[in-house]
Amino acid sequence: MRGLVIKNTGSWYTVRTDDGRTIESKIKGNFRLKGIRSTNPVAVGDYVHLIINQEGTAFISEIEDRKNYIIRKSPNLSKQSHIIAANLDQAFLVVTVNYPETSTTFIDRFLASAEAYRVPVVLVFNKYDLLDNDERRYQDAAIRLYESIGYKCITLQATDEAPAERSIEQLKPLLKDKVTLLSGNSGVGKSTIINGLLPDAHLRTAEISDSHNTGMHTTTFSEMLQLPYGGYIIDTPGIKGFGTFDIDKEELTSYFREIFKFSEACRFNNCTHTHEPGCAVLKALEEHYIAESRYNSYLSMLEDKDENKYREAF
Ligand SMILES: Nc1nc2c(ncn2[C@@H]2O[C@H](COP(=O)(O)OP(=O)(O)OP(=O)(O)O)[C@@H](O)[C@H]2O)c(=O)[nH]1
Ligand SMILES: [Mg+2]
Ligand SMILES: [Zn+2]
Repeated sequence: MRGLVIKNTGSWYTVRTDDGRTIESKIKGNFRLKGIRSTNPVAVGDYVHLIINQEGTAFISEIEDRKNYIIRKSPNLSKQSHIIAANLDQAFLVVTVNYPETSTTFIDRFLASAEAYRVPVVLVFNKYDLLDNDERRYQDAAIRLYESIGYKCITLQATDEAPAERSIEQLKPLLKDKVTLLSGNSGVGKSTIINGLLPDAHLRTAEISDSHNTGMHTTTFSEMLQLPYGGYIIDTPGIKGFGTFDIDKEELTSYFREIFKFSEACRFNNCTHTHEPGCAVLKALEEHYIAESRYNSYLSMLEDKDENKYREAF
């Protein structure tokens, strides 16, 4: 029996079978995925084959090849990875300028990883209602920057009655018939957005901590929900850092779209854009064609490669 993994809680996977049943499943013994050292060999969004047993539960006997996936380094086991979700059409990265503050480094690391795995990203700037004028100006500047690079940006207010230009209604046409991952730091409003889209979902949400201005990690497992107009949306636990996995140093430049564009004019084709003479990226940075924040994020990922370590701070 074939099915789609819609939820993962510890060692149990909830699978929606092709004939419409929902079956709690486990992985069979020494099941391993070739090439990936992952803390979760099966992820939400995977298509699997089940052997159903008499108790009405099942063993996962096979995983179908993935179209793509979003993966990150496990916080504690730096040599291991964690697959956030598989077979995505797109990811919405929910960010907040404040309450909590999402760092540009976090945004850029997520974007670069999604480029590496060919998952298109939409940036969703949430909690507009909480921002003061300076923060709104900052957000406008950030949106100009990311739109100039080619990323779609949306301004949102997930709670209460939002005016049309920032209501969650904007998301519906983008979600229709697609599999969309919702990711971002804890407390940015991922579950609130899904509750707004699917009032029957009743996902747990919680206020962020006053003293730390950070989320409370309210969502603890990934869950895929079906949209009435076609498609799926995946709620995920908030992530603190985004340690990248398996990205070649040589290829890193190509995951920063605008940096890549300038790099084609560098004197050396193995230029790392850090110190080399004739580096077109450094020149563009100096002339403000490349934003400092983006270049710093590029450097942070380049350093990761040297040290091969997970960066909690982002
Ligand atoms: N004022 C305001 N509050 C919001 C908005 N969106 C979400 N919130 C609030 O922010 C808090 C956190 O929202 P959640 O939906 O739990 O955040 P989350 O991203 O799912 O967090 P984790 O599950 O911990 O990753 C809740 O108190 C929400 O009511 C918004 O647009 N404006
Ligand atoms: Mg949540
Ligand atoms: Zn260069």
